[in-house]
Amino acid sequence: MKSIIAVFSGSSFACHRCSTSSLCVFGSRLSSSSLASVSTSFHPGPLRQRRSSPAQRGRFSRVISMASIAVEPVEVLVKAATGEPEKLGDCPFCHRVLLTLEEKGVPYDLKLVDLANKPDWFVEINPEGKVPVVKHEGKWVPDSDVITQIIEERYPEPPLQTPADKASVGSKVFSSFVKFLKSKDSSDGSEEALVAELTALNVYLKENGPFIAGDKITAADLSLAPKLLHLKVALAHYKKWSIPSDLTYLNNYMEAVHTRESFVKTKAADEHIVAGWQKHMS
Ligand SMILES: N[C@@H](CCC(=O)N[C@@H](CS)C(=O)NCC(=O)O)C(=O)O
Repeated sequence: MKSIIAVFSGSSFACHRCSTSSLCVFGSRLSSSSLASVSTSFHPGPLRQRRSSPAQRGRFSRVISMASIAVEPVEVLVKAATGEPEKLGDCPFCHRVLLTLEEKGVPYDLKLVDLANKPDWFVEINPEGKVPVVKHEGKWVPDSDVITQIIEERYPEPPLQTPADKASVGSKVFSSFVKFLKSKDSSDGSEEALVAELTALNVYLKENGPFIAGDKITAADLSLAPKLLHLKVALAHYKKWSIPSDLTYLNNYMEAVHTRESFVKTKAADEHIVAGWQKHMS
């Protein structure tokens, strides 16, 4: 039982959209913290309340009382969807943080920030104006590298640290993708450069996979997987381009990570990924 249940009381809630679990971020109860008045709800519709049996309720309340003592929800500021600020947006760095929290079963309160219309309270919290930001020991901390490191230290189980010699695998894929996406010159080599990066990743996964560090998912996968989703969705839409099908290990890797429960719960909708890249396309 993941500890997000700690923020519920007595009954569990399920999202009408995915219907899968009380753990779904779409069904997560919204924050009652001091920022609730300035945060926007990304919940797409009414919550359904799921009734539990007395035995289940007993079990839940034991879990709740233990977990709520042990784990306070982490406050996380993430990007709201472009043009739909009440929905979860398309930031791969925010996605990485949410994935890390989900994989570790850490409860969190999500607040959506409309980056097209940044509220004053947000700019005060982070003058750089970027998300993700989390509250840690009373202070707001930006940057997904720093945040995921803090989460790892504070919630060590399950360990997600990637061995140092594998931590940078796939790290050039995102910049190669962005270059190709923005390219208006089909002979500038940006497509070939991206294919070279993806091919190297495919070979690496063949020899070392199924995940970057081997058998278990680690932080490097949680960083790379949201970027690969952006690559797939944005290039399909704007360039009618897809990852070569003969990159079998890479395609299998993407399928495995992108269908993982934690990933499905925390990903932005394809249309919001497309909308998010629109401003970079002119
Ligand atoms: N290095 C940062 C990058 C964060 C970042 O660039 N976030 C984007 C959203 S994906 C942002 O907040 N941009 C500010 C804006 O669009 O005004 C991290 O890893 O957290």
